[in-house]
Amino acid sequence: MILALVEFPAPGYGSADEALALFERVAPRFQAIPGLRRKYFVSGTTSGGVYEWETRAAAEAYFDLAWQRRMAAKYGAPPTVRYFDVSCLVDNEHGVVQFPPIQESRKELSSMILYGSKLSPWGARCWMQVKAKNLPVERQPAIGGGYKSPEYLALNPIGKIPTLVDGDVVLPESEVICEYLEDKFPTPSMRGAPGAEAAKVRLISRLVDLYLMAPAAKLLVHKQADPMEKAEQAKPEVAKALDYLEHFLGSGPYAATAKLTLADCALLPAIFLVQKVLPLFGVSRPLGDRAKLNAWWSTVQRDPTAAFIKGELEEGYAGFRQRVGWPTKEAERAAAQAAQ
Ligand SMILES: N[C@@H](CCC(=O)N[C@@H](CS)C(=O)NCC(=O)O)C(=O)O
Repeated sequence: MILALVEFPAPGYGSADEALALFERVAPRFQAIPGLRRKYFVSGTTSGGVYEWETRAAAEAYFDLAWQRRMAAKYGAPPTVRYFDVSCLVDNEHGVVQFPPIQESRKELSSMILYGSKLSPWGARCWMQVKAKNLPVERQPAIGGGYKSPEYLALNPIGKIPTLVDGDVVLPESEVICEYLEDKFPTPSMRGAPGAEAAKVRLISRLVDLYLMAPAAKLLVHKQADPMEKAEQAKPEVAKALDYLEHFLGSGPYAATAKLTLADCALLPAIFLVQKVLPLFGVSRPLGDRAKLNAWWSTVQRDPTAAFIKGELEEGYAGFRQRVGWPTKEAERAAAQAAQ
């Protein structure tokens, strides 16, 4: 037996009468779901449900991508689903203590850990795939207090995030992690159809990795240390990478195909970063007149998973600005107004 905790961003179900009307309407639907033993509708600062399932497979069949998309459309952001292995059940109502087949369920439930953070664009790439496919992966901050801690370096001596830990398998490098997760959870595929589509997905991801991320990330570092001269070197590199992407981007609406793929997972955090760093160096429209990139950027933000990831990146970036002592956007705006 397993428990699944599903949380939606909405705080409750409305007034007591509204909630009752809702429960009366929807509760019968849950009586016919294969493998579902019980569902508790719960609310507090978020709302959602505690589900008691016979198996993880039954739960995953229900919380599939279509369900996730429906919920995201309804509540404005995808729900989080967390699974819990029930190791021992004390049932006072029936006066029994039950020990489920723990070995078996452990194997089935072992969840993977992605070491990353809300700010890390490379981590966000993998996290976007996890969210889009609703995978059993938990995100945690680097162990030992940071990605240069002895504990983390013992796991990944490169000392960078993300790192994925799946039992004995420990993987650095965001692209390798995404490919591993696709192999392990092939449906629904985020690789594009084999052949030209899949090649396009890989190409966009590769262009982001090889040409865009390094100079864009350098700009962020230079802004903290030595703003202008070094930035002057990185700025044209970013512009060139954006030109390459503009040239090779698919015909839409997503980066490589008509659906969200790994190309969007790679591109979204990178373009987020570009949109934040170039204005720090006087470029007010980082995407310029690049029509395909501009169209993709507007489209992708309407996708619930992409919007969720962008929201997290915004939070991470706001935290970063605070840590390095940069003024808040509001303070910058007020200063600009005062100077006029
Ligand atoms: N090629 C790596 C890049 C990872 C990376 O540079 N991560 C940054 C955080 S967003 C990091 O850990 N930087 C720490 C450092 O460079 O020391 C990947 O794709 O995962």
